[in-house]
Amino acid sequence: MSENNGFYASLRREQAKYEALITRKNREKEAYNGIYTRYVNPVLTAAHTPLFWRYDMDPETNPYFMERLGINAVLNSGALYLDGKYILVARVEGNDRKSFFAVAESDSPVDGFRFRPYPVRLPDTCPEETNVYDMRLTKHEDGWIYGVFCSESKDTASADLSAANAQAGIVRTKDLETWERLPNLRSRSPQQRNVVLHPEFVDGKYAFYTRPQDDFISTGSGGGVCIGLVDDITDPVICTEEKVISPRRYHTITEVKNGAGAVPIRTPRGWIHIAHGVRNTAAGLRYVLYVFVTALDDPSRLIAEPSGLFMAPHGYERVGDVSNVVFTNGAVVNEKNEVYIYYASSDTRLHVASTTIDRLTDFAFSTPSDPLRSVDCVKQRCELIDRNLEYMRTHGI
Ligand code: BGC
Ligand code: BMA
Repeated sequence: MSENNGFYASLRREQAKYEALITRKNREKEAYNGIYTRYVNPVLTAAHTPLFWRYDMDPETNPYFMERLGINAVLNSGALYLDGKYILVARVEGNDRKSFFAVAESDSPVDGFRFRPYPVRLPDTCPEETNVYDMRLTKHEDGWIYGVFCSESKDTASADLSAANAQAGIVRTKDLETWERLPNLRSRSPQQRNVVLHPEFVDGKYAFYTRPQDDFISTGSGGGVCIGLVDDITDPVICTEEKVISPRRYHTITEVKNGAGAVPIRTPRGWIHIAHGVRNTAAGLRYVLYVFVTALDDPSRLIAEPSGLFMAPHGYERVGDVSNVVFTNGAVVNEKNEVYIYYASSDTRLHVASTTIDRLTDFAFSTPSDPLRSVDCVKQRCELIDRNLEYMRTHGI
């Protein structure tokens, strides 16, 4: 068998596997909590990236049909539901550890996602920028689609080789093909990650959810997820105080850090946020998702804070490049008021979970809030047990 035969055999086999992967139908998982349903297959993985992003397709220059530029992971994705299509702007990480963005779309919210032929080519306006990741996509009432992402640079002021600086980069587009880069967001915080643009004007201004942090990893004195206003999106400076709307608290799922996740979802009873909370453990940081709600007439006013986590990593989701992590930066609502939450597990792959506006609202407003001490948590649970046992006794359940 000549090398060429080997090349074409490998190419055809991999092409067939790729098509089978992309066209594979997803199905719901059996696990039940009444709040949302997970799906069996991830919606995007490294293997979903086109073969021609990774292999050299010419047998002359690639006789062994080898990956030349491998992809390590596909994870945290911004999401939009636009003209009947589900659109993801995923974080794709090469084997070289650099991330970039790529648009994948499907007619279905749960399977069939296919990447466009080229990744997003961001205008190169920041020579110091080394890495970009975690884009939140906001369809703003001003008519633009904005992408707000983390722009990471080396901290040249520090002697530590891995010292870094995180800022919020901003791009905007009308077609998800051509992206205009705006200046990075400026705030009083030396660093920013997990910044999200609110979809509507607030007091006639652009509203950003921010997460002030003292340095690259540690939020330090940063009190939690904040909101701040910007007059001019082309010169984005937070002109108001960054007001904490979802505080970090001792001995809760947000003790070490929290951050805005998906763009908040407008519902009749308030803006529902699906955010992330981080606590420290002997095995490292553990990232879970949680929910909070702010008022429609004042998105800086917290009106519901259901207790504890909304989603934690389960089963094989626990394992990956950064284990024990679930993270979301995108969720969509369709015309049937179904909600699809795109979440990544362990910085490795992207999954979907489905729910509805009614279920999310019921979860947000009818879950009691965290009483913050074990003794009060026991009281809270005993009240539920009392009510249940009485109801079950009188109703023959
Ligand atoms: C990584 C991110 C991570 C951040 C903080 C970055 O260099 O690319 O995935 O969230 O560091 O740990
Ligand atoms: C964060 C995020 C994500 C990542 C997570 C866990 O700080 O910005 O990129 O999923 O860390 O590593």
